Order: sequence, then C-alpha cells, then structure tokens
Amino acid sequence: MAASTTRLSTLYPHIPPSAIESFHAHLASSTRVLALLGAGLSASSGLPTFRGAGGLWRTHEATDLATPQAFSADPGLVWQFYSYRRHMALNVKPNMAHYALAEFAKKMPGFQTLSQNVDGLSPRAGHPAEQLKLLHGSLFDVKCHNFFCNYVETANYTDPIVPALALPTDEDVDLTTNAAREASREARELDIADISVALPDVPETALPHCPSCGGLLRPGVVWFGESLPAGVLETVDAFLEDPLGVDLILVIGTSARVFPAAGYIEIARSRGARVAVINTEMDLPPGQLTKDDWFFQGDAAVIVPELLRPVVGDLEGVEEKL
Ligand code: BJW
Ligand code: ZN
Repeated sequence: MAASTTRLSTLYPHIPPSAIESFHAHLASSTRVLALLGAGLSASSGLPTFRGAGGLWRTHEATDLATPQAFSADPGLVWQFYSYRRHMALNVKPNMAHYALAEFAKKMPGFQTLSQNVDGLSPRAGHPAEQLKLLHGSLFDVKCHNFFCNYVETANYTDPIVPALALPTDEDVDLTTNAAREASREARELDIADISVALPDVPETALPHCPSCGGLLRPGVVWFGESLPAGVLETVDAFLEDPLGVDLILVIGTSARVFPAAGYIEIARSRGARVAVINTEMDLPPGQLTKDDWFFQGDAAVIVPELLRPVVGDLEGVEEKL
C-alpha cells in the first residue's frame, strides 16, 4: 500500500484504502483537472464558513450581509462585517491544503481552480494566478459603489482600511507611540462578531470613499444578484468546453448551494469528469453524488495533501510556514 494511502487510512479509518487507491490511479491518468473550492478549505486556518455553525455574525446570517441591499440599507454595518473579515483573514495562515493545491497547479498545466473564497489564502500560498479564478472576488479588492464610476483598487491590505473601522478595544488604547498602539490593540481587541460586544457607531462620512467621484467604496466581492467578475465566466466556460474534456473535478469544502459555482460540478461531469468530494459532512444537495464519485469525509487540510501527494510529494518546507 502506498504511504499516502496508509497515512490517510490511519487518520481516517472510515476512508477505505481502495477508494484512495482508485482515486490515485485516476489522478495518474488525468491531465485536465478542475477544483471547486469553498469556505471549508479555510476552516482549519481558523476562518468561519457561511452556512451552519459559525455562519452567524452578531445576529446576522453572513449571507444576509452579502447583498447590495444590505450595503445600501446600512453601509456602516456591512463595512464593519467586511473589515472584521479582512482583519481575520490577514491574521491567519494558509493551511496544507492551500499549499498542496498551489503546488499541484505548478506541476499540472491542465489544472484550473475555481475558488469561491475571498480570503486571499490561496494567493498567499503561491497558487499561480492564471490557474486561480476568484469567482466571488476578494476581500482585498475595493471598488466604487457608484454605478457610473469604474474606480477599483486591488491588493489593498490596509487594516483597518480606514481608522473608523478599527476593532474596538476593551480599554482606551495608548495612542502615544506606534509600538504601544500595536501591542495594546493585539492584547485587547474585542470580537465584534459576538453580539455581547457593543458595535461602534461608524458614520458614513468615516467609511472609505472613492478618490475619483467621492462616492462610497465597497468591498470587491460578489454579492447575491451580482455578476461574477468580468472574464472569469469566459475562462471557466472555455476550460469546460475544450474538446479535450475534463478528467476530474475536486469539490473541496463547499456546500455547493450557490450558483453558478455549484453548477460547474454537473457541467464538468457532463464533460467526462469523475467527481471527488472532500468535506467534513455529506453536505451536497441530495442526489448530487453518484456511485462513481469519491467522497472523502474529513478535514480538507488533512485529506487534500494526501490525495495530491503522488503529484506534489512531501511539500517540503511548508510545515515551517504554518
Ligand atoms: C469543511 C471543513 C473542513 C467545513 N474541511 N470541509 C440558479 C438557481 C437558483 C439561484 C440562482 C441560480 N443562478 C444564480 C442564482 C442566484 C444566486 C444563488 O446562487 N442563489 C442561491 C442561494 C440559490 N447567485 C448569484 O446571485 C450569483 N450571481 C449570479 O448568478 O449573477 C447572475 C444573475 C444575477 C441575477 C439573477 C440571476 C443571475 C452570485 C453569487 C455570489 C455569492 N456570494 C457569496 C458572498 C461573497 C462575499 C463574502 O464572502 O462575503 O459567496 S455568498 C457565500 O456563499 C460566499 C461563498 O463563496 C458562497 C459559497 O459558500 P461555500 O463556500 O460553499 O460555504 P458554505 O458555508 O456554504 O459551505 C462550507 C462547506 O465546508 C460545508 O459543506 C462544510 O461541511 C464544509 N467544511 N469545515 C472540509 N475543515
Ligand atoms: Zn467612484
């Protein structure tokens, strides 16, 4: 038995060695591979998912705040939600699965990754940009909310993006020196996801504003009812419509409830792909899994590096970055 099969079967005895071996055999003959990534990929880095436990921010469902209507109704609240998530994402690290996927992309030119995640962890793991399509944008892009203005900023990592969005602290912060301010903030930041913590009142004038038109800026993510980023749908369609077809789709840490992302699983299947699902739960819509699919139940951060090990190897040097 291969080392990766033994390791995974030891960690997760419910995964039959035969399933790992048949997956590895298929991987060995695959040249065109897709991955559909969701929030579960980043769960063991410490970021909450959208649905189920952890999907509540204060009293709000995270998905209720991810709408243009929520932003128009209360831009201060929505900016506090996204500023909090920017801060969280900047303070966690990519996990072994992000690194394994990044390495897999470097080794396999016919690999394309469709990520629904906006947390920036795949780019930070070194995933080649041309093999990473950010279906739902990025927390670190910012754009103008004014329909008639095209202002966009990419890779804005300023945290907080404006001073008014700094997390509250449990005492007055010593503002006399930068060092004291940083130390104090780290020690005493309050978790505004928790309803028992008072949310600071942020006036609209203190939110990020567009340097071009003076309108409000908003996070560069894709909210419900909005189109996916220009060019992304075309690239995905071109990959799926290629006469060479698709050999395999890895469906990692997603509940596959949001379209068009979720629809790519069945489209890939119709183009010949076998489907491998990696998830802590059997969470796909009923009937989506067939007998030829693989379901590897467990933490993506553990399972993905073992599944990809025949191609990516030991990922030397990565442990030190975790
Ligand atoms: C682990 C784990 C571990 C945990 N290891 N696993 C067709 C039919 C019906 C509706 C539509 C349709 N086509 C379009 C729509 C409308 C809509 C839609 O899909 N609605 C559905 C709710 C039905 N789609 C849209 O509006 C999209 N736009 C669009 O289609 O434009 C054209 C159009 C416009 C107008 C009308 C019609 C068409 C845009 C969708 C944008 C989604 N945006 C969000 C927010 C992004 C910003 C932000 O981050 O705040 O994207 S919503 C949210 O859901 C976020 C996520 O990317 C997305 C998917 O969630 P994900 O990643 O699957 O997370 P979870 O929490 O659901 O699942 C986590 C999984 O991980 C679970 O399964 C766990 O078990 C697992 N897990 N720990 C492995 N350690
Ligand atoms: Zn503007």
